Amino acid sequence: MAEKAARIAKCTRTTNETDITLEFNIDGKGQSKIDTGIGFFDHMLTSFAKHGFFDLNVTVKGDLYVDCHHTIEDVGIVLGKAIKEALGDKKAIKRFGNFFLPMDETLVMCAIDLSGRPYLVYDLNLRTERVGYFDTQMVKEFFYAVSYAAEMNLNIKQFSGENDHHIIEAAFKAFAKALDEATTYDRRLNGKVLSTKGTL
Ligand SMILES: [Mn+2]
Repeated sequence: MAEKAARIAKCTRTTNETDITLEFNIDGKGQSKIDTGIGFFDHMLTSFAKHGFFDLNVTVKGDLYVDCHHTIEDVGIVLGKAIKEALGDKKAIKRFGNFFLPMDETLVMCAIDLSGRPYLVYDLNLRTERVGYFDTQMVKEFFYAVSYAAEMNLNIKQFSGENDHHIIEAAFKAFAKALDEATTYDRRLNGKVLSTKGTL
């Protein structure tokens, strides 16, 4: 097996708008310590770690006096980078993952291909402007940033749902479960990359 010894990454990013430190472990236990300054966003990232069995520590000093935009988008960029770095050469992993996540009246599907090519297909129908201090427009911005920085094909589609808290939370959990599957090792690959090109 060509399994990577430790699939972890620590990324920092500092701009005039945000100062972010993020630690990510693909093979974690679902433990997290999140402090973005945005309560609902902390709730989403905590759920992502828990349901994907990732370990995730995130500390952000963002320009929340402006609004939540830079903080959420930049965490997406850094999380995407950390996923890419932790995955390394992607040898022996399933590469594809998908999950249908129900939450009460809501059903959201997430499908992932860790293809090396960024692409987001986003189809959530959110009705309110914000949940807590989290602007709902930022859900798409976050997942776009993750897909681009991680170089993954990320497809998120809502099949039902009325409550925006449920819909967003279902999307984050579906993303976690799909990524957990895509990053799992498949012994039949015998240490090789799952691609006819031989590389991802
Ligand atoms: Mn909730």
